[in-house]
Amino acid sequence: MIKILHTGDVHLDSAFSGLDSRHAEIRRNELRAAFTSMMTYARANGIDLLLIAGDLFDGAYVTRETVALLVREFERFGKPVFIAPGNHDPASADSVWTRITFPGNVHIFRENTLSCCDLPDLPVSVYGFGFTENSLVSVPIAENTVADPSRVNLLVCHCDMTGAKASVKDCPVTAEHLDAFGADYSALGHIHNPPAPGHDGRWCYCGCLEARAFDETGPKGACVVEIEKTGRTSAVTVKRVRFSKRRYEKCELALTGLSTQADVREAVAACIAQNRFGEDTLLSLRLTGIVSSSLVIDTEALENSSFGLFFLRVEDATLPDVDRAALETDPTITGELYRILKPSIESEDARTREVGIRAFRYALSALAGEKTF
Ligand SMILES: [Mn+2]
Repeated sequence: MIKILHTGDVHLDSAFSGLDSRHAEIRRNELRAAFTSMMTYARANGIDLLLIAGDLFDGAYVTRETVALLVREFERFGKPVFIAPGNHDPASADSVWTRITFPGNVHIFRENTLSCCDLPDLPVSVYGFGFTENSLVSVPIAENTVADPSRVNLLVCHCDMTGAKASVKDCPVTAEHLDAFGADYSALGHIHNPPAPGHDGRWCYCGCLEARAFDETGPKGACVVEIEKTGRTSAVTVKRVRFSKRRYEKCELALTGLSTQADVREAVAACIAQNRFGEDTLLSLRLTGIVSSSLVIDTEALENSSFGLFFLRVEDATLPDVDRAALETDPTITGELYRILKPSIESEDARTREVGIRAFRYALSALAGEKTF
């Protein structure tokens, strides 16, 4: 049996631009730590080879610390490592792939055409290709098949199988290409929220190692793949293992009927507890519902409280409890204010909407003579 660890889309040294600088710095270190814990797993669990399916780096910029970490971890692993550069870390002439000297057990597919390495000690052939610039419009496996179907044939590459028109620049591989090529397992990268493995585990996206934004929710990690080959027939099992320290989550909370900031705090705390979000969670919380017209929710205070989470972002999408139909024709200053702010309140843009509703709330409180701000 051959045991493979398949990773990709690590995006080391990512800017984590969605976070403030303090959290971003912590996350960059955690991303390196996730990589280290994956390599520790590889050594402790009898992994025969490591496949990295592109975007190991986030871009052309790489820190010395990260380079040292990779060289050290690949050396300690000691077994074959195959890397297929992706659209974020293409193997261009002056890229990290030419600047860094990797240990001898590391093979990098620097060409945008298909090539193959036969392992000396195992009946395994590894095929691959890399991006050489930030797009790859060709499909290097097209018209190709594995040379010796009796070996364990693997493919590692960065490609986009989602079939969207916009993705044509990211190596538009199809299931038909992979079937015709005939690898026992294709280790793919590029899709951070991976779909279920295709064709009985014959190909799979590993997903990212650590999420970097709220559109990459849930725990993340890598794939452990076991291949048993008898003659020309192989059985493949794919298991996803979590290596991410944190998880991004999104949640909506209806606050209908609430009238004070204290009520809101209590509801937020209850929601977080109920969902078992904790220290490992970065939460994007959207507040909805119809609340008292005098309530101006202090989202910044909620975010700063953090409720035991690693990071909390709050969006106020609640609506004040007012009769909007009546306000359309209301002759008083309240009606006039509503009509002025209506384009913002009904804007397609979430931020404009939030500002519009907030402005209307402040105005309502001021008119009611309440000191809410
Ligand atoms: Mn990519």
